[in-house]
Amino acid sequence: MSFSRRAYQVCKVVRREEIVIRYILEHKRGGLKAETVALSRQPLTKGRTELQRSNKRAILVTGAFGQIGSELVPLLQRRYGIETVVASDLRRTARCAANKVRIETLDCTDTQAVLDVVRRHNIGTIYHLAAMLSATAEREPQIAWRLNMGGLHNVLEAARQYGCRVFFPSTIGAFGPSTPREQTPQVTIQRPTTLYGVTKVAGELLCDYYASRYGIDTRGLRLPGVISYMTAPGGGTTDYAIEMFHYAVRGETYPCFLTDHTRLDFMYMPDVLRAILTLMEADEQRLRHRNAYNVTAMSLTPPQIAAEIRKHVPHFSVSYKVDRTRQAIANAWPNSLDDSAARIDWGWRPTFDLADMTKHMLQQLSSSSRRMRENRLQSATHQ
Ligand code: AKB
Repeated sequence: MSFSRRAYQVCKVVRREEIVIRYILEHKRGGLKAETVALSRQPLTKGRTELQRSNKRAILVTGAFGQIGSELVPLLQRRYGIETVVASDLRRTARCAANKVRIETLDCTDTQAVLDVVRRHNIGTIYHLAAMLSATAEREPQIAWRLNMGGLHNVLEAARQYGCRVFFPSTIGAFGPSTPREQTPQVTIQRPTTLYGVTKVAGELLCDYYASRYGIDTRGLRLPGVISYMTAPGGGTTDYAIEMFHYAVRGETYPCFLTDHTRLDFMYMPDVLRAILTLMEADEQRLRHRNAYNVTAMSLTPPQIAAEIRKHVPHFSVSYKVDRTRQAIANAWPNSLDDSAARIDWGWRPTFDLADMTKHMLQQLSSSSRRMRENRLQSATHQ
């Protein structure tokens, strides 16, 4: 290796370390807001410079008011400018008015509508988050196929016609019962038994096809269960973990729909957001796998989460009322992922463990329920 090339690589590693250290310091100091702001002020990477070079082009987020979109949109706005981000979803939400987002009501299964939005806003990058999650998809497999596959196909076609980059979230659901369950490798057997999983494997392959056939820059992550507090959980098999925190804050016993020995991988939302941005800004030459990289932070059972919650809410308890459909889905998923390819190729490393995440989730949920009680009291006294 030549001296200058080696020097360049060393600089990149140092810069990445700097990003991670700043991120952790901000977290310890000032909570999640500061973290995501810190994240949005990271030093420029090569990918960012490229993005800035094409800065006339906007960013489209589909499924913008879902679990990940609700937090990714503000982060992208801070990082690339409010006016750069177009948030699209089937419906608008009350939050839209307050948060000066550029909004499009968009049904991703409508081919022409997707093309129109991409053309009208001069979109250069699409974060395609609109999809049905595992449990809902199992209830409505026909609709799930139309949304998960039809939506992605429309997005990739728009990307092909208008030269956009695409982010596609895959999942641990893209694996199945014949996949090795412990430390599931990056490249392994993928024969899922759920419709959700089938659409995600097909989605990974379709993204690869558009990358190799048309040169579209598609990138993806296989996400584990994502834990967050901003939106209500809904439609997923890993939702039990989020619900547990909500019940703990309300002082109620949580009826868990998975058995106590079900082990699955999880990540806290700030790590998910950081993974998405880091991957999208990574040097394309370093990506050995495009769709999609295994990423994870912790492998947990319900009693482990409950025990951590009890350190803050001592009387919290869990009962087990197993839901057969969701248990069958969870039984077919890995216990833990091997995310070494993401660590090597683009420097992935989680920053939240179970203890950090639990403390932060409980703080955030407690203060938002306190605010809600105060608002209710205020409006009652003004009547
Ligand atoms: C779900 O439970 O469906 C999702 C996932 C793991 O993909 N959270």
